[in-house]
Amino acid sequence: METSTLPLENNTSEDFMPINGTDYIELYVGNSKQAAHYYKTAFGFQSYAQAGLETGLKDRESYVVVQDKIRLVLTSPLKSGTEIGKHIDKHGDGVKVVALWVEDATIAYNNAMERGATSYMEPRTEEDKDGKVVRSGIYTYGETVHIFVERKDYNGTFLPGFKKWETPDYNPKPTGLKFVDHMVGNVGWNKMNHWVKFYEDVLGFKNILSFDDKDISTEYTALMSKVMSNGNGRIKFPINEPAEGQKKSQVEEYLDFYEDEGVQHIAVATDDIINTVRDLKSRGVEFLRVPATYYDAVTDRVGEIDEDIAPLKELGILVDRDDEGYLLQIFTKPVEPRPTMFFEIIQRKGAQSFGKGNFKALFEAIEREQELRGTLH
Ligand code: TYF
Ligand code: FE
Repeated sequence: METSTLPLENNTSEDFMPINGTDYIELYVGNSKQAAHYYKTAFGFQSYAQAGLETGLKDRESYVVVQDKIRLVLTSPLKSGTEIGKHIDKHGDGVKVVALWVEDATIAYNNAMERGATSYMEPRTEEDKDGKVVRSGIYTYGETVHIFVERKDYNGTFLPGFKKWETPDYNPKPTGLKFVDHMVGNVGWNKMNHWVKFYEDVLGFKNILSFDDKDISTEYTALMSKVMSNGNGRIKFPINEPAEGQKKSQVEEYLDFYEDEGVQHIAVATDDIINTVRDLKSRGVEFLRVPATYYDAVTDRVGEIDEDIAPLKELGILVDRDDEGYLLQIFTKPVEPRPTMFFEIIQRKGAQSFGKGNFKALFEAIEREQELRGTLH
């Protein structure tokens, strides 16, 4: 049963871990140069910053692309035997770092460590002519890490050590993606509550919504999910664990192919989902589809909405309503060969929930993909 435990804006107690927002997301990928091209061409990100051989690095090369408030860092190794290379060998391309923008990265780190975090990186100050940045880091599920970024004394491009990446000859237009709405982690069997407690204890997050296997199950597969939010609601991390069903849960499939716990989807917000999705499709982004019959009952289920149903149906955009309003959402297919990470495009019109009314149709669409890959046993 869905349980809503707290209102989103819950500021009754002092927030010991104030977070301004998502700072950047770093993916370890096989070919960062081509991945950057893909995120520009297909998703409409813009060239922003670069670090590698030309900036004095010997072991890795990173490209940073940006779209409104979303920064993606694509990093590949320049030689064998690196931590980055091992990460890619084990997991395929995937998210290594979910960086959180804080006022003080030393205090954030000390608070997290006192509360039981595992250290990834002690606070370190990086400087160049444009100022200084302090970063520190802790582990979360799997090999994924959170890096705290303090950038109040910095005016440069991205981070010290990066130079501007300019591509005057090739700058595809943005597609209307604005900010990271939420990022979902898939964790192991019976590990959801462990990671819920981690976010509560270490980062002071609250569990704002819970879904059990009754909410999130089809005839075949199931999962459970709890949504964790920081104090100001800008960071939302749903955490999924697989549940026993007749066939293999999509979370279990992820764990098998990622060979670990990790980030399952990055939900990015737009304020014009019809135009954003039309644009993304024309650039080659592939989306999951629900059956056309989904749209027969949609108005009965969600009531009147501002959008016409026809373009939603044409594009496969899903709609759901809660007490506060409605939301529109759609999910890409995985963006790498392994069926692991994918993107969600979401437009909120008041609703602060996650599309529970779409779970069944969505999970059946995912199962059809699993069936095609032969992984739905
Ligand atoms: O973030 C969410 O909770 C929604 C629904 O494997 C969802 O986007 C949940 C689990 C999943 C795919 C989507
Ligand atoms: Fe989501």
